[in-house]
Amino acid sequence: MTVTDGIEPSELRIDGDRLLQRLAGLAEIGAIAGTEGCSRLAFTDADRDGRDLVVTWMQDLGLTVTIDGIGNVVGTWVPDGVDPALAPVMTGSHIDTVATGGRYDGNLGVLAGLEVIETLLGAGHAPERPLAVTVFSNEEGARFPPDMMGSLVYVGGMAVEEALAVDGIDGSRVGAELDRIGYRGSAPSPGLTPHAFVELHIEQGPVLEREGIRIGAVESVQGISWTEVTIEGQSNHAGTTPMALRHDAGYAAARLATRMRELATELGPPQVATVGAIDLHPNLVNVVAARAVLTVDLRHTDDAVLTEAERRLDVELEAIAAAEGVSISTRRLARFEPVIFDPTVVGLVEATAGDLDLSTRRMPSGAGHDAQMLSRICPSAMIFTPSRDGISHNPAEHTDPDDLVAGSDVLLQVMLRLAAR
Ligand code: HGY
Ligand code: MN
Ligand code: MN
Repeated sequence: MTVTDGIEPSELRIDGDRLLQRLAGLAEIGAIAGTEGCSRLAFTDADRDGRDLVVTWMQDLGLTVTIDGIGNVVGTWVPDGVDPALAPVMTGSHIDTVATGGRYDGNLGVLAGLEVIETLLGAGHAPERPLAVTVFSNEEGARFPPDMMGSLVYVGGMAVEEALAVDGIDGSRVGAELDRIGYRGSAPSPGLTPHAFVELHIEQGPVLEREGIRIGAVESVQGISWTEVTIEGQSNHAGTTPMALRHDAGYAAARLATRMRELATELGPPQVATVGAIDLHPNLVNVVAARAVLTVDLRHTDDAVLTEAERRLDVELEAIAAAEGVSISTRRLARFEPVIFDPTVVGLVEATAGDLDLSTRRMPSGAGHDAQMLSRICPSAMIFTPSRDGISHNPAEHTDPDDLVAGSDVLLQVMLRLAAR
């Protein structure tokens, strides 16, 4: 670490206005009118436009930009005098959003990474290792399951070919969409193994705000299970068909959604269960539904309990099929075991927050993140900032500017300390 203007590296702070301007600039792409939110589903035109903007910012900073076969974008800074063969300290996240998303989920982690590099460039401070900022493709998995698809491919957990062949909820296919938006790159998969990885992300839950704490030192990510359920019944006339003769896929779907809520209540926190998507066919007011396709999202910090919840789902499906006389099939969309982050990096996050006089606590993550995939190949952890009212995956998602800045300052210092190790 060179000190050229008398400022100790530990005293460096990011430029908050510049960070907020970039967040606002990116949020204009796919903006949801009348809200702070964005809609940039993976590999759509809006995602392409967001990527183009971030790549331009990376190039303006003089980063070397590489794009791999699933569209992961890595911007790398090798400071003068630093050995380019040294593995970089990497940060990053995602800029794809759910269809009704906020402007901070993922975007903060990418733009704070750019801000860290611009701050160091501006202050003439060169870290002892290269730094990299990555935009991981399709973290949300909402259009093309599974979630964290790009980072899973990056770490070698999913073959590029397999990811490219995934069909979306709208009949599109990953490979064709990547070609269409021009982000199917040639950089190798799996990607280069970082020295360490740290991701800044909004909490997307109520804990930090409720406890009045500024920074979360994230220790773990809970397990995730996504299942697509297809229920085949018999369409019939809504007026003439006696209730006892119905094979109503719509009723069966509603029953399953109710039973999943009851299952989560019975297992107790942190078990969560969500039926987020239900498509009925033919979806008409006077027709008993012939078919229902719905999704079940189950999560728990303990894999044994999550496995039990999955077993209970299967039992429920058999009971509903027998009672309603419908046939039910399932398709696994995602299954990730709980992840424990590297204790050394978690400790660094906690200590750095303390050094910056920011209140902090250790906590699990209820949401999935790219960091959980990077933890398969290098020491990784996360930094959380509070979410107003715990709201996320909602255009009303908001984090106070001073929390955005504080989290980014912690990211800056953690990356410098990781680079010095
Ligand atoms: O589903 C998740 O937890 C993340 O938002 N992809
Ligand atoms: Mn996210
Ligand atoms: Mn998300």
